Amino acid sequence: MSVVGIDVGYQNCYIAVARSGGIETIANDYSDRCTPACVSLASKNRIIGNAAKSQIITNFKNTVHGFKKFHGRAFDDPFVQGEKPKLPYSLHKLANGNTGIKVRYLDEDKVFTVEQITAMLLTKLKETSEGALKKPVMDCVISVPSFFTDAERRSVFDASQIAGLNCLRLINDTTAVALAYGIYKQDLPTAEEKPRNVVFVDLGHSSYQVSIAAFNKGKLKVLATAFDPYLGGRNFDEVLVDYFCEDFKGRYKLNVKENPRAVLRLHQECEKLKKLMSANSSDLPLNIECFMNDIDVTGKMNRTQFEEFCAPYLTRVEAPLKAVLEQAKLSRDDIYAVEVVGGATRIPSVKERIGKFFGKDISTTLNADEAVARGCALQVHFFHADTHYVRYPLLECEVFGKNHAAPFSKVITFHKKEPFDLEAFYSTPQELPYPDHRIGCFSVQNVVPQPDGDSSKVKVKVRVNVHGIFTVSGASLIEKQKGEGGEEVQMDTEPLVQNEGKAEDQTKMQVDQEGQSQGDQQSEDASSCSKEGVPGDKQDPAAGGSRPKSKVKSIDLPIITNTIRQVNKDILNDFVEYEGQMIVQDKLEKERNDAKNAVEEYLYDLRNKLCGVYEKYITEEVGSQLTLMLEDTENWLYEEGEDQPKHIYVDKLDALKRFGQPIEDKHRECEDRPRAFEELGKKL
Ligand code: ATP
Ligand code: K
Ligand code: MG
Repeated sequence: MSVVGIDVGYQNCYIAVARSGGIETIANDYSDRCTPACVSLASKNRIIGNAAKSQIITNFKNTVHGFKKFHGRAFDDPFVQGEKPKLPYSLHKLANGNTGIKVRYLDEDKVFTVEQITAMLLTKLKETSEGALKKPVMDCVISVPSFFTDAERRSVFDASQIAGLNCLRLINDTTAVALAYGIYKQDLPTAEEKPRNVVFVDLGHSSYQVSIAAFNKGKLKVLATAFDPYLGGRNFDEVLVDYFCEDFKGRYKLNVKENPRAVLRLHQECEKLKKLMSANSSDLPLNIECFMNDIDVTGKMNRTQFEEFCAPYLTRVEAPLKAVLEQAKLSRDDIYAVEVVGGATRIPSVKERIGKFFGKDISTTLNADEAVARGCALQVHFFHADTHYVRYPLLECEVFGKNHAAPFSKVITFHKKEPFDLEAFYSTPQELPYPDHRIGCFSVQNVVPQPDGDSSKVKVKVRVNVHGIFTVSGASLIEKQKGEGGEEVQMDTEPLVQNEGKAEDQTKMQVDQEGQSQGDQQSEDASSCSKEGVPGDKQDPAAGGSRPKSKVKSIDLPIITNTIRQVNKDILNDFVEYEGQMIVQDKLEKERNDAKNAVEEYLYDLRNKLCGVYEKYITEEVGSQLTLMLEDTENWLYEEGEDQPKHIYVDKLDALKRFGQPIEDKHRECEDRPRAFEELGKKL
């Protein structure tokens, strides 16, 4: 089974797969390697990707785009509230407080979760992959912005499950880009030499991510990541939209903002204009016919003006560049190259600022649009170790330091007499691009005191998994046992920490971060983390491992996980089922349409042939009868036949064929006869 790499962009999605020795990006049914992150709900089906993009204006209330940043966010989240008035579709507060999207689907009002919407998109990307690879696709690697928090990652992961995908790993956009760079570089320094430090800059439609990675032959180490989660190409579009709204208000007395359809059209034209300005510094026109109230509008702008208007955004390009150097403790001179990806790095003044900051020309070695997807596909095939970056220290007692590599496990020991809750949160909320610094609550169940009334020793294994998601992956109670002479025996347990994430295969490149070796990082020295001031057990016997095992009993404890903003398993299962139903519905609708098209096609084909090749096989009378019948069918197709169940079209086609087929047979016979004679002649 093939594993595909998926870049789910805010605006543009790409899929890549490792095939015949290289990485290929997959084109969709529009022969387009880019699939717009756009989902349109309709009365009979869903329309997803390229076809949905053309519904943005015609069916604006039910065409959903720009939803990536609603993952894991509450409806009351300031970001969501800020977006709400700008959206052509409605948002809705879900029972659990999450952000829902309200649309008409199958002629009913429906609220979908953002996980469901992304799942629809993933379903489309899955189908595209399956079409290209001609086999089922389940396994995938999906990229997420490096700044995505736990809740956002879990939400994307849930979406992949709804779409029936098996997400092997969520990887950071920045890591994917570094992988895509490293794999084809033949001239990297050897392991003994000084590594090559490369800066990667990705300015997409909604966000800005920067990283520095150090490369040696066969080795890649991400040194630092920085970002501005709210800076992207869409900000520049908005500047243009605002400008022209004012302009049109003055010159045409139009209140554009009151008309969502006009705003959407203006948005599309402004994005086009923005792209044109990247290639052209002279005055460029913006023309929209029948824009509002039957008025045609025109406007113009040039690059200098554009840069002036966008100055507040352009200024923000620098901060993450500075931050990433500081974090990596490198100076500009230590940087070998600055590689840019992401559509919005095509804006000349963005490139200029990046180049100026580093004091060197920027490079464009990578495919700016496809690098992330390619890196995802590479992650699958060549790198079993991980390069995740967990940016935020986690848990109340800082179990994981800032910028830790993942996956990573630790065991914390508690002394408890009863079940207890572990609250996990980020300890540096001010650095978090997310309003809630909680991760979740993990209840350790079934804890009881020792028979002598003492507290029990409870070992809790916490883990940041391969997706960069925090979990409490296990807990066990160590039962005290009396040894000979009534002395307490050293307790020994099955090692709680195992090499789960260890690289399975010889990897082509080793990947690590912050000087950590690749694979699952583990440590047991967080044991001082006991709650309520119970002293920790620094000499944890589990770390020793060679003591007698017989006298110790370790009992697994159930854990109830309650992570913020995550839907529960039952609801998720309902979503999986519902997605399946919608897929079936789309398929039936497609078959129905195909059946209708088949009638239309046959009809036109037969009509053409009746006054062409078939003419000599039918009498004039039959001919005019048939022509009449075809005309009737054609009229029917545009009237009551416009919208019928599939079987009606199938019957209609059969009826046409009853007349058409005999003529076609006759035609074929006559065509074949001379040939048969010829062959017979040869034989005789
Ligand atoms: P994100 O990374 O935020 O999730 P994305 O991956 O969908 O978003 P990209 O596809 O990297 O984003 O970039 C899309 C952005 O790049 C859009 O704002 C688009 O207008 C912009 N863009 C593309 N080409 C050009 C160009 N030639 N000049 C200016 N901007 C461009
Ligand atoms: K993209
Ligand atoms: Mg992107």
